[in-house]
Amino acid sequence: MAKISNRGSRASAPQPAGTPAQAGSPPHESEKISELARDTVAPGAVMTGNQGVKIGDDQNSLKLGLRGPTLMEDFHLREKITHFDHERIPERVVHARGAAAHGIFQVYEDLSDLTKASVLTDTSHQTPVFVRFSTVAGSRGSSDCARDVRGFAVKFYTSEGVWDLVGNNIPVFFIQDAIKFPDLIHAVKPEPNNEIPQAASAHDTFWDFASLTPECVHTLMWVMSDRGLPRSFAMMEGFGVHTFRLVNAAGKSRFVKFHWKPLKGVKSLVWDEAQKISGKDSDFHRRDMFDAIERGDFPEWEMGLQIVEEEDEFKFDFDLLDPTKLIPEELVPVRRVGKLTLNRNPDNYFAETEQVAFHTGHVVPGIDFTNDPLLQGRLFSYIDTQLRRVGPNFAELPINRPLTPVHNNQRDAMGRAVIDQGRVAYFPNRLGGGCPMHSPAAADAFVTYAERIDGAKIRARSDSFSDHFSQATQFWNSMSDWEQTHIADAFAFELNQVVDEEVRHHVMNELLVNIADALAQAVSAQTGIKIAPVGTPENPTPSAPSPSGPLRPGAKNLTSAALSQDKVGNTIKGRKIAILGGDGVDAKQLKAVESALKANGAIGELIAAHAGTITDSAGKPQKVDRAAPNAPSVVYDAAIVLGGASAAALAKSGLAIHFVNEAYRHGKPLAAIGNGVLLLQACALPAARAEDGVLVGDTEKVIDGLVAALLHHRFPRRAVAAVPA
Ligand code: HDE
Repeated sequence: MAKISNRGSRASAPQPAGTPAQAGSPPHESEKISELARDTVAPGAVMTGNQGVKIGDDQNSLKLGLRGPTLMEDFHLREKITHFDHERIPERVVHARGAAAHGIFQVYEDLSDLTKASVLTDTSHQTPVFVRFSTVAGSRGSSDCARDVRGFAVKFYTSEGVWDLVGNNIPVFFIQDAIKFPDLIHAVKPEPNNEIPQAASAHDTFWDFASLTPECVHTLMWVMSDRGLPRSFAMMEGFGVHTFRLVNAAGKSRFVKFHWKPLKGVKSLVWDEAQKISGKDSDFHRRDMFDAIERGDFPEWEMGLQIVEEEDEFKFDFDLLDPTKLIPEELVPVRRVGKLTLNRNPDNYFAETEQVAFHTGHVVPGIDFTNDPLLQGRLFSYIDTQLRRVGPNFAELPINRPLTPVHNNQRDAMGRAVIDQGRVAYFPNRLGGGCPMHSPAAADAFVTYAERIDGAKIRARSDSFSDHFSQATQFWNSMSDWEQTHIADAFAFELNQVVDEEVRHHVMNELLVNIADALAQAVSAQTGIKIAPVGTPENPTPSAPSPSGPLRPGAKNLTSAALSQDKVGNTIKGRKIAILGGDGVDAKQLKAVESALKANGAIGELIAAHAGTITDSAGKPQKVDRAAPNAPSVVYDAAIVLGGASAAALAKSGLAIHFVNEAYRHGKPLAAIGNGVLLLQACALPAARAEDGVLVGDTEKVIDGLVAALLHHRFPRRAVAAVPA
């Protein structure tokens, strides 16, 4: 008798040759993740129901007479509608909004001195990965560009089982103990009486909680900085946040912090731009990543490790177990040990991005935990959430399955896909030959690091967790002038949204004044909140329940240059440049600009008054990429205005003038070739200066200047006072 496949009869459909999957990744490994479940409709395929019965009419329900009532008997109608009714699974309670991609990770050097995990020792192996990026607070349909922490969750399908590194784009977290997580999330999520606001921390309940939770100030500084507004997923750092352990074959353990360093550099949006993108293109980040992968511009990061020897555990001014602290790179350098490349888009958002189930407890031999109380809580939470959200057999879904065999005595439960054979489902057994048996070689098996612990059961927090402000001050000190301005502006925006005067007052007087005087004063000036130190008659109610220790001696001077984004990049790959033109546009200029951008890996999009084509100065049709009314400046990194017969009309176009003024206010490089300068002159801009990222002149000079200006990303120190918003 033919054997019935566990996966039903849906045949595997190999990816056609030449798809992005084949560039850079070995199809046999990466493809295995989804190949068994992939259902591709072959040309000429006939529609069937879920029982394989052929369907002749899927557009009319079964009725009694042409105009009669619909019959209960219509099993096809009921199958189709009931399946539809059940199409959604509960969205993630946090990190609901996300986008993901497949890829590979390859370690540069054999790290067996540090760990026995083969993913970090076998330099010849490309480990398949699936990476999901997300915002935290918004629901699944919310905007990509909310001010928020971004999730950066990596599933490694290693040769020893699945390892999930479930991190964020910010190296620290709001709270120190998992027991506070539901409170944090209830405070930041839309307020429960009216479900407002969506995907935003700028509301009373969040700041009420924050003002009473001083341990969150360091992370608040990061979220209020431009790190809360990434330009793209490919331009974000990633962090494991907690201190983990690496354990080598000899059983030696070291502490480790995991980093992801983007090869495109760390770049951000500005707040006004992010808010506008949320309306103009709420899919901005997922579109950017999807399109980049489709055109072969694969997002890349290097994995970085900060290693701390066990004996150095107590040599820092903070506790390594405290997730509100980072280890400054100047104290412990980040060693770059391998590369992550995302090279294949998912085939199906639901089956992959939605059903992927991460868990901090998915580790492989050689990677282990510490007692960070946030991490310890997560070890419980993630398996629990997957059981609720995806079900007890979540690990059988193609996107979650390890590439290594799974043998154990777990059985049954809702949605079981495997058809387990035989009568033995227990251990120990003789009837099944003793199988599946314990791993005979301890070296193969996961063995928990035997950390010595001796203590009393106690519901309290260590004193070593009580300095909440020093690293917040360090972050402030490490920012450039314009980054500090953005942080102060962000606090001011949020606090101006807060209605309750007491909440506003406490954020200022219990948090901001303890971080930096300049920050408190800048926010006070923009919000009208008076600075009144705690304990004065104006502020007699210090009510924070968490102990907030004083700044460490010397903390006022702490800095870490690695934290600033004020750095010139070394690539403009993936940047999107608006090319403004129209009928009569100079054909040579257009060609030169397009090919220079392409040569640098950037994308030029021709924008004209309408979609379709325009006619260039040589009388040739040119395909318009976007019609001006559909092409807001906020979704571009820079703009270049071309000369030719189109220039005079552009200089009279209200849309074009708004485009240029807005891009200028957002600090973006602007360029005009030849008489394209007419448009810049029609705007309210100060005189063009290359040092402000505004380039005018002939083709060659302007293109070179534009590429160089894009390496700066923005020119935030430009004078913008007179430029209309
Ligand atoms: Fe999560 N978190 N988290 N978290 N988290 C979830 O798991 C939780 C924390 C992070 O793309 C949930 O599958 C608790 C820190 C990411 O699918 C849930 C605590 C960090 C993702 C959960 C934390 C993260 C999640 C919701 C405090 C950075 C998205 C749905 C103890 C290091 C993963 C789900 C994806 C998702 C709980 C704190 C990152 C409920 C209890 C710290 C990137 O299990």
